[in-house]
Amino acid sequence: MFESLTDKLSTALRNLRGVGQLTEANMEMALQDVRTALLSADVHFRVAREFIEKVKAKAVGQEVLKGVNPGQQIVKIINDELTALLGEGSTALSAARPLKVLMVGLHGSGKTTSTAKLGRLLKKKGYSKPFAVACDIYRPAAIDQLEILAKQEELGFYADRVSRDVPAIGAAGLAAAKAANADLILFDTAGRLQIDADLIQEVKNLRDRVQPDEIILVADGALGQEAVNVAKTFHDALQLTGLILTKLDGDARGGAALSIKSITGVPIKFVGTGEKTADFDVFYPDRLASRILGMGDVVSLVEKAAEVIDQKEAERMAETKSSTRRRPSAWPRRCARPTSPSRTSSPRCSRSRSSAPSAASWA
Ligand SMILES: Nc1nc2c(ncn2[C@@H]2O[C@H](COP(=O)(O)OP(=O)(O)OP(=O)(O)O)[C@@H](O)[C@H]2O)c(=O)[nH]1
Ligand SMILES: [Mg+2]
Repeated sequence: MFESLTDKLSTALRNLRGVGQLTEANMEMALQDVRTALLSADVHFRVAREFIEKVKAKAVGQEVLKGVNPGQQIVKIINDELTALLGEGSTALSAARPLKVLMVGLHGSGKTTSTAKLGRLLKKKGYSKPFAVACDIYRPAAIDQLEILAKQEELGFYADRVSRDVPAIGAAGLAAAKAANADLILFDTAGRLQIDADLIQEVKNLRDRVQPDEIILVADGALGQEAVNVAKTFHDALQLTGLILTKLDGDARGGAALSIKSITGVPIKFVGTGEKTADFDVFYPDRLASRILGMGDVVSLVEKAAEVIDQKEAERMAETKSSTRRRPSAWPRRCARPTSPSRTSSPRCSRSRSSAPSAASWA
């Protein structure tokens, strides 16, 4: 996925990368193409518009770094804004133990598969006893599917093939998991073809009974903006704590990944990238941004240039400080040298501290 977006973005930015001077005209043209690329990847129009505005605002007034050209610097700005759009930080799960996770979503979005995948991944990350509870009573095959996957990944498992009372099944599953000393309890729920009041009510009743620490929507990334609408509705009803975006290995154009955090405010925490239980990972916005843009070389060039500047600045500051200390004559005339080297001790000075010049200005 994302190939088409990557192609379009690199075409839009190719010309800009080489320019020695950014003019309003050439930037305008390139950003117009970036906007078109985003829209054709099914990114929400509002998200695309705000994205371009942010890039423009950052580009204007930014000093051009030595060793890179302005076009390359724009690529870096776009990379950073893409990362921010995909969602920075906040992918951590609640620290509660046992950690109770309610998996919700539409039919076929990947809830059951992702339940097993999440159990497997978190086991590798240190949870010792993940446990899966089957709360989809509508398809007997759904219970079997989860049982097989749980066995395969060596997760604890609870199901009740007789009861029709979903909250009661959840509560019994919770008790069974606690009795087994589980430190991670995953509740797999039923999906519907579309969101309806019954589905939401059932999940709400289950939520009230098991009191999950995380409510995670499993959304099909291939649905594009439709996935964003689904997420918004689920979030309004259930106050989601995170998202799992599945099927990113398919022909998804990227619209869901790029719009969902910005529109719903809910962070993507994990991504599904294939049918196998190993095809699953923690979501890293910066990695995906760099993959979408496909210009890691330019981004790291600009980062290095910025580092050199930072380094030089730090050296200059250090030099300034030490020379200030060495040269008593650098102290302002009306100030007697402070008795203590600490700058916080008040020098015997007629000036107030707030108006005292900085070390740099004394040099
Ligand atoms: N390619 C790909 N397929 C996936 C991914 N995640 C899930 N699937 C497939 O999507 C199909 C549906 O997955 P399930 O886990 O059964 O979906 P569900 O949400 O539990 O579906 P219901 O229980 O019917 O609501 C299965 O064939 C999975 O193998 C993914 O990340 N990539
Ligand atoms: Mg299922």
